[in-house]
Amino acid sequence: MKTIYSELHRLRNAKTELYGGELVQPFERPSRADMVIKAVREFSLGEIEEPDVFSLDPVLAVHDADFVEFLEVVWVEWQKTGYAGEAIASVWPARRMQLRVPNFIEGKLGYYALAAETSISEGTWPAAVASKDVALTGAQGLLNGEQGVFSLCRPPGHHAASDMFGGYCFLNNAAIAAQYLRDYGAERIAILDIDFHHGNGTQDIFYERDDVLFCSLHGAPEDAFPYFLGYADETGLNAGTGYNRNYPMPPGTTFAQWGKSLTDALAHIERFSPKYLVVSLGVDAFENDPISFFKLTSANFHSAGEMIGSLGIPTLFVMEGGYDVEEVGINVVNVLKGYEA
Ligand code: SP5
Ligand code: ZN
Repeated sequence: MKTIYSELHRLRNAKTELYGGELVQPFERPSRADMVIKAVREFSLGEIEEPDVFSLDPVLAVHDADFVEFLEVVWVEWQKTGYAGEAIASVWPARRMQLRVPNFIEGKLGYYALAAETSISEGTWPAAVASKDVALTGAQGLLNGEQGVFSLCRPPGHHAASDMFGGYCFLNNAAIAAQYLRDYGAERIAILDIDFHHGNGTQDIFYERDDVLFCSLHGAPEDAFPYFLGYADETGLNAGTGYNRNYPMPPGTTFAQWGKSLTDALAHIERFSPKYLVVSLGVDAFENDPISFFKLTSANFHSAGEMIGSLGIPTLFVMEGGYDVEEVGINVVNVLKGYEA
C-alpha cells in the first residue's frame, strides 16, 4: 500500500498542552509521525510519496470560511496582543450566552475552540494545510483506482468541526477527503472512525446527510474526551437519520468487546454499500496509550485491519491519534498489513 507523507508536519510543533492543570509538552508532537514513517519503511508497507498541493476549495466544502480565515490569522493576531505564550482558549460561549464572533483574538479563540488543550503557535496553519493535502492526495489515489492508500496526516483532524478546532485538530482531514470523493465520483461514502476518541467533528459535519455514513468506536463520553458528544443515541438528524452510528465503550475495554463493535459497524457499512471507505485511523485504543483507556494489543490492530479488508471496499486510511509509545508505528502498520492480508 502506498503512503502519502509530507515533512511539513514538523511545522506543527507547539510547546504547550494544558494537561492536569499544568502546561506540558504536547502529546501530539512531531515524533509521532517519525515513528509511523519509520515503521512504514521497516516493514516495507510500500512506496512513500509526497502530496500534491490542492487549493482551499475542498476545505471550504466542509469548513466555514470565517473559521478557515481565523485559523490563517490567529497566530499573527495573538502575537499582536503582546502575550508571551502560545495561543490558548480560556473563555467560551457557555449556556445561555451569545454565539456572536468577538473582534479581539482572545474572544475569537474561545468562540472557535472546543477545548483548551490545543495551543496554537507559529507553523500550525501551514502544517494543517499540508495535512489536508496528504489526505486529498490519498483520496485522489482511490479515484485513480488504488484499492488502499495510507495518508499519514499530522496534525490529525477528526475533532475539527465546520467551525471548531481542538483535540489537537484544526482541519478535518477525513471529512475533507470524504467530501472530495463524494464530489468527484461517488454517491455514497462511509467513514469508520477507530480512534479511541469520538470523532465529534466528523459526526457533526455529516450529521444531517444520508450520503455519508459515519460510524465511530470510542471511549464512552461519560468517561472520555471530548465528553459532550458520542452517545449511542446520536443516530443522525433529518435526512441523516439512521446514518450515524456510535459505539461508546467503557474503561478497560478489550478486543473481545471492541471487535464485536467493529463487526457490527462493518455490517452496517456493508449494507450501505459505499463506493469508498475512509478510515479515521487512530491507534490510541492501544493498551499502553498514555491518555486512553482501552486495552487493544498490537496483534489486535492486525485483526482489525483484516476485518476492515474483508469488506473489499477501496479504502483511504487517514492518520488520527495514538501517542507517546514506540508501538504507535507498528500498530498503524499492523492495521494496514491486516487490510492487505
Ligand atoms: C486526535 C486525538 O486523539 N485527540 C485527542 C485529544 C485529547 N485531548 C484531551 C486529553 C485529555 C486527557 N485526559 C486523560 C486522562 C488520562 N488519565
Ligand atoms: Zn484519539
